[in-house]
Amino acid sequence: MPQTRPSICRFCHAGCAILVDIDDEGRPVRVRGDRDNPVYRGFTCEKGRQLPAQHRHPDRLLHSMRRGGDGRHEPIASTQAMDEIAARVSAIVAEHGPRSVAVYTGTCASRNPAAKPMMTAWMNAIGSPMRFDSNTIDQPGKAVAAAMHGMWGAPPQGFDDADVALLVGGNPFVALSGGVPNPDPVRRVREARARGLQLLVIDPRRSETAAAADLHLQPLPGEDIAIVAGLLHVIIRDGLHDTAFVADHVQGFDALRDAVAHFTPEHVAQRADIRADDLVACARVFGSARRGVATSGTGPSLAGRGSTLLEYLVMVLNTVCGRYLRAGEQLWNPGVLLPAMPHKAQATPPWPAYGYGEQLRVRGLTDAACGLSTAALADEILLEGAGRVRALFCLGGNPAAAWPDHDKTVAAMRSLDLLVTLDIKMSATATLADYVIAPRLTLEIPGTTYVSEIMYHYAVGFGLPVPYAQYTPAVVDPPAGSDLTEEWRFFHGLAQRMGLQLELAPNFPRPGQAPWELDMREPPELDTLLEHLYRNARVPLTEVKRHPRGAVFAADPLVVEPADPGWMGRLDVANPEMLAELAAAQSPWWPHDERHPFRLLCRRHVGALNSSGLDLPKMLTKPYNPAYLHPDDLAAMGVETGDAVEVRSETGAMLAIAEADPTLRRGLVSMTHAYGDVLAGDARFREAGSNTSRLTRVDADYDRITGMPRMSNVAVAVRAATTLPTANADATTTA
Ligand SMILES: Nc1nc2c(c(=O)[nH]1)N[C@H]1C(S)=C(S)[C@@H](COP(=O)(O)OP(=O)(O)OC[C@H]3O[C@@H](n4cnc5c(=O)[nH]c(N)nc54)[C@H](O)[C@@H]3O)O[C@H]1N2
Ligand SMILES: Nc1nc2c(c(=O)[nH]1)N[C@H]1C(S)=C(S)[C@@H](COP(=O)(O)OP(=O)(O)OC[C@H]3O[C@@H](n4cnc5c(=O)[nH]c(N)nc54)[C@H](O)[C@@H]3O)O[C@H]1N2
Ligand code: SF4
Ligand SMILES: [Mo]
Repeated sequence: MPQTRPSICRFCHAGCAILVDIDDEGRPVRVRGDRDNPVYRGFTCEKGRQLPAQHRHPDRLLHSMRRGGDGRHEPIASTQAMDEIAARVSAIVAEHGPRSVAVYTGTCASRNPAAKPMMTAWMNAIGSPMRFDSNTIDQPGKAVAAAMHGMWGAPPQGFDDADVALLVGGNPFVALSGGVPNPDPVRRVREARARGLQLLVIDPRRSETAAAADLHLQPLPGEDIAIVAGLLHVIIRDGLHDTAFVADHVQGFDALRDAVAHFTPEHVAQRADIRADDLVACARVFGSARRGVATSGTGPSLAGRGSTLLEYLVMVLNTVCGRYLRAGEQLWNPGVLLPAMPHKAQATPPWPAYGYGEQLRVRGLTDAACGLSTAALADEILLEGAGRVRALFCLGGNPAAAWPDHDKTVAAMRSLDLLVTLDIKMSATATLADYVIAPRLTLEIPGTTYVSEIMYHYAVGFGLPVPYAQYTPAVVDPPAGSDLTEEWRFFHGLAQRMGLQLELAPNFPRPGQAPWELDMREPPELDTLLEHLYRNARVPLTEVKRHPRGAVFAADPLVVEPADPGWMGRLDVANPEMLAELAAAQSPWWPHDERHPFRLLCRRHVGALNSSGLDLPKMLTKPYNPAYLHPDDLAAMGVETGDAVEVRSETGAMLAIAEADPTLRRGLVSMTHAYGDVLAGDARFREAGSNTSRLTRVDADYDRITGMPRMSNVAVAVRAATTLPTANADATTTA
């Protein structure tokens, strides 16, 4: 019998409530938004609506794969793969020690809610500190800046009653990321503007979100430090900051005022090539608003050197304007699957930001509030010597598509003794892997909206706007004849075979709360694991399960408590290292490079999530990532939409297909990452696109604390490509 079942889209972190139509044979055939859902109100995007195509994709892995001596991958039974991998990793640990084993968790690592916790338990049992995450090639400065600045003991102001929202280089209409609540961002902005919200966007491109803004500053890329310092300058100069909040809860205000004195509107305008009046207007709208926060996205973070400072300045902007909930105010989202935590109107002072824990062997990088730098992992694999990483396990990530410094990454993947990736398809990384473990896909496993909820802890401007949660059971069976595991079962299975005892900590463990010593003979069911992981939740999972189409759990609201008597903690707006870096930023941060006069910017496409989804039917209508350029720049080069261009940086060169885009400033190229055929490179740029990481390197222009390299705002030269490679050669000759 065909039927329809409610579920959660887990393609991206937005967690949309969906209805899945299932055919007679139990296969998903159609996904649509659940119009009756109180928060998502029927919203979905192109990716979610293609979940059936993703689940039934002809290239989906239905069996795990092993690479043979001839380099070709053949199916292998998942139990045999576990036997072989356990033996190999045990031997590597015995010979080279635990540090020789590393894990990398990517964007899709949380699709199965027990995967990452079980992988962590396995790494704990091995005793290896080498855990890397895609966050450190994303916005790692956020966590480090928070440590240097301290944290207000209650949430920032929410979006739904804000009268201003400032976005520094994010595009939530496409990315469903920070700045605007994810459930239906376009509609939310429309409704908010109708009640008086002013949307301010700083982006070198007139992005989809910028086009809806009340004020769009369209600067040169890479000057965000100067721009935000300029906003602070005007706000402080005009007395628009929250003097009472600053007096009671902030330290270093005078030093901050002196540090931004240099960043006058005229100075910033000249550097960033914007109008001084527009900067002043932006500062006045933000500063004189009653409520509303500033959020930054990947654009400025991927600019590399100084990205921690930029995140710090955005935090400071919110702090001097006092944009936090105060005693007596009700939390917009007290948490559902997150624990109920006490919220107090007081500042937690700064805590150590970096320089502790594991020392990496390159660039003086150490463990930090953001975790270990993923941009250093290729070096940790390639560099000879004690501690070298020899085995890498990738969970829901795709280094060979998405990491910076593509050539170095591929060389590192090839030089490993053991590369295992858990992936639903033969990704770029899978083609280089010894083993590819094929997991069940989201509609085949239970899931929750925990990931959407926990984004709240990522930074100001993230998270669900109300206490909403949903649980879904598996709504379809895995395809007939498949041998699919779940990612957490794989790590449990390895531990069994390696004789390791796993201990699983619940999410947000309470002080003194013991982890669960798992039964190493028989793994529990995923639902039992979820009961344990969410045992500290504000609303018990059993209660969430009673609302299969999702619900807002608004009973029992939480109110911000007053500060503890005698509390002395203060937020620091004058961290000495940050102010020293700001002093060094008094002249243009990225001077013009005559030989590479264009700047390559990051950009996201609504139909894919990094490299996931590029093989879906909608994306295949244009299988490559165009090099978007301003029409006048194309004309000046004698290039038309559809022509091949060569994009060259100091590091490398690649071919791409030009496309006119009037939303850009002149002098910019905007391209989506994670495309390209890892083996064929330029030879297949028309069929598979071009990997922008070929133009970046990890050891130049990086942030000294997070290791974040310059992955956007990359200086490049662009010109018409004349001689093109044939299908089996990849020579690039240009005029
Ligand atoms: N030049 C440039 N580089 C960038 C960026 C940029 O803007 N420009 N962005 C950076 C950012 S923000 C990030 S987060 C990183 C992303 O880096 P990664 O997270 O490493 O890259 P993804 O392409 O998202 O990899 C996700 C992988 O998970 C697989 N997958 C999908 N579903 C499942 C599942 O259910 N289970 C498992 N096990 N696997 C699954 C997909 O097939 C894919 O291979 O890239 C960074 N790199
Ligand atoms: N559809 C879709 N959704 C996604 C993803 C995806 O690949 N596709 N990826 C997911 C991931 S991993 C992440 S981290 C989030 C990211 O979410 P966002 O941070 O919102 O990322 P983008 O949409 O790339 O927006 C970055 C914007 O920064 C601008 N920009 C570039 N350089 C600069 C600069 O120097 N200064 C300023 N001010 N702006 C600049 C770009 O023009 C672009 O509009 O999205 C997530 N959601
Ligand atoms: S926004 Fe994200 S969660 Fe929602 S339908 Fe699209 S991919 Fe799925
Ligand atoms: Mo990301």
